[in-house]
Amino acid sequence: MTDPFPAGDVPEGVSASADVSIEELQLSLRNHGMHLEGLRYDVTPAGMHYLLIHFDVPEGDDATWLLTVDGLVDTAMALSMADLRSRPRVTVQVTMECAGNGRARLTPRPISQPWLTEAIGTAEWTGTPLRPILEEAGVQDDAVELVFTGADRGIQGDVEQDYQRSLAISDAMRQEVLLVYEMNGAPLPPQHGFPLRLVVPGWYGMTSVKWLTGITAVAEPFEGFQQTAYRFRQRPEDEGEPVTRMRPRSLMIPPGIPDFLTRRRFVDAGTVELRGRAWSGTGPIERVEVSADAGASWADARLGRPASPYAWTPWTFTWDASPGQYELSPRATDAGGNTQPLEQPWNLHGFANNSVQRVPVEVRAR
Ligand SMILES: Nc1nc2c(c(=O)[nH]1)N[C@H]1C(S)=C(S)[C@@H](COP(=O)(O)O)O[C@H]1N2
Ligand SMILES: [Mo]
Repeated sequence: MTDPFPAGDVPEGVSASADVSIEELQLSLRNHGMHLEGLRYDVTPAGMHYLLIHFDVPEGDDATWLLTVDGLVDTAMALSMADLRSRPRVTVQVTMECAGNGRARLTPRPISQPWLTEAIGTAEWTGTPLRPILEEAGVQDDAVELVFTGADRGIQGDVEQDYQRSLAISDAMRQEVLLVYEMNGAPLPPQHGFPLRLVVPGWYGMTSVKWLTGITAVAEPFEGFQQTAYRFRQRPEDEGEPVTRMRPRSLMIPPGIPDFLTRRRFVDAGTVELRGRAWSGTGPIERVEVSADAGASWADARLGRPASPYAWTPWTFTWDASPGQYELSPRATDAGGNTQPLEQPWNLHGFANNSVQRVPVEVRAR
């Protein structure tokens, strides 16, 4: 990766040091990742699914919670959880990834939640489709977006705010967009949005607003903090393109056994079955390749079938491991022709960093 600030004059919010601070450690304890061995499960156990909570987990009461639908609609609505549960019920497996996944590997390093590659999970979400509710409310012709508001409040970038994100009407009307009240067959855990959240399959996680209290149809594109923050910028003053759908990524279960502190891997020589999962928000996964020589050469993995169009695709690869030092990488390509890069182009907040996973492995003679 070429350093975008060779003179060392990095902008505010970016660190020239690879070392994370106590503040970043504090964030990463509140917002844990998925253990990569959790890639063995189709559905990630709820406690293993990654978490990203910008502010505090708000208190939610199922009995009194109300979702309001207002703004440029013919009929404003206020829906209780009982109302929402009495509507058509849908369950779907969805793979969700934080847009900041991979951020901590960038140089210089954007200062925020310091993800390596583990900001991922697949849950079985149960809820009711959003579209019929919008149709009942009657979104007016002059509305361009819907703003989704969460019950959590805090300060980011000196701006006090409710957590809010918007979607274009056409994106919000897609049949797969759900108002969700269960995760893996149980009520949503508090940290995942209890009692109600939005789930927007295929998009990076920031779109799926948790602790959802309001949906407002508006006449102008929404420019709240969490909307304008998620753009690909090189410099703070850049306008940038919005961060939307997940780029392709593949991860493997690190093989063998780890060293406690460094998590370096030790594998016995012989035939090793490598396993992993791949996903993309820009088309089904068409190909996964594996390299054992730091990306110099690649061979195709065998693909399994995803449980839903929005869930990750399992893959396996038989590796004939002889003693020595290796760097293992899987690389995914989707039907849109998008492939993971070996070196990540840099952006200011470290979004959509889908460069290939690199797993150093020492193979020992048996
Ligand atoms: N209200 C609210 N919704 C939110 C967030 C938040 O902080 N507050 N974080 C977002 C981000 S950045 C991500 S990646 C996902 C994480 O969802 P999870 O914690 O259920 O994995 O929730 C999104 N929805
Ligand atoms: Mo995120």
